[in-house]
Amino acid sequence: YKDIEVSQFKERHPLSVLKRAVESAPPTRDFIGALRKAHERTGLPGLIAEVKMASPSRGVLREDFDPVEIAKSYEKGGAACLSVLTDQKYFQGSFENLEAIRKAGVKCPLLCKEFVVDEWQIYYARTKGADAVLLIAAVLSNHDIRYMVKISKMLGLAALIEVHDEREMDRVLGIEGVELIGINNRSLESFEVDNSNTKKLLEGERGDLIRQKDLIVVGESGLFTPDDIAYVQEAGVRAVLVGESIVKQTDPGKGIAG
Ligand code: IGP
Repeated sequence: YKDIEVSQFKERHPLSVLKRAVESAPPTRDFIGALRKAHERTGLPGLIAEVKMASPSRGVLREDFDPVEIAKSYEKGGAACLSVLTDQKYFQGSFENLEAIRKAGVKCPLLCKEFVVDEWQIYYARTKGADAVLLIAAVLSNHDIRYMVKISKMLGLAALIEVHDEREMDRVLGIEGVELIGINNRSLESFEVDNSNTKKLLEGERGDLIRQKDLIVVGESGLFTPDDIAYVQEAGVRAVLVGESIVKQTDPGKGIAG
C-alpha cells in the first residue's frame, strides 16, 4: 500500500473548497458512542459491519454487489456502525458508495475505509458523509497520526487507529488523543489471518493500560464464526469489524445473527 495516489482527486477538489464544504456539512454521528452503547446493551462486542465488494486476497466477494442494499440490510440486522470501503485500487470501493449510503438515510455511523496518507482525504471523507476515518499505523509516522487524529476531531470524526503488532500497539498507546484502536488479525504482507494476534496484543501491561485509559479496541478481519467472536471478546475487545463472512450472505443483515 505504499503507492497510494491522491493527487488527481486533489486537483479536482482543492482543500480550500473542501474546508468551505465542511462548514455547511450536516453534523457527524457518534461512532465511538454507538460502539460503547451496543456493547453495554448486549454484553457482546459492538459490530462494525463492512460494505466491501472485493479484496486483494479474495477477489470479488459478490457479483450482485449493491452497497446501499447491503448497508440497509446490516442496519436492520443490528449493526452498531458500518465500514464502507472507499479505496478503489485494491478493494473496488468508492467515495460515491459512501455518499450513496449516507444519502439513502442509513442512520448507523459510517467509517470511511481508505488508506489515509494525506489530511486532504480526511476532509474529503467528511464531505462525503463519513463519521470516522481509518488511520493505519504501519503507513504513518507517530507525528502524522497525532496530527491526523487532531484534524479528525476538529471535523467531528472519530479516528480508528489500526495496528498489527506489538511495536505498532506501543507506538499508538503513546499518542495523545487516541481513543479507538483496531487490531488487524490479517497480515498486510501475507494476508494470513491469526486471531491470536488480538490476544497477544491485549495481554499483560498493554491490556492494563488500555483498560486504565478506557480505550475501545476493535478486533478486525477473518472473523467468521460465533466462536471467533467469543475468542476476541475473551481477549478484551469491545467491538469487532466483520466484512467477508457477512457481505457474502444472501441476506447480509440476517448473516449478522448467524
Ligand atoms: C474486514 P474481513 O476478513 O471480515 O473481510 O475483514 C476488515 O477487517 C478488513 O477489510 C480490513 C481492511 C483494513 C481493509 C481491515 N483493515 C485496512 C482495507 C484496509
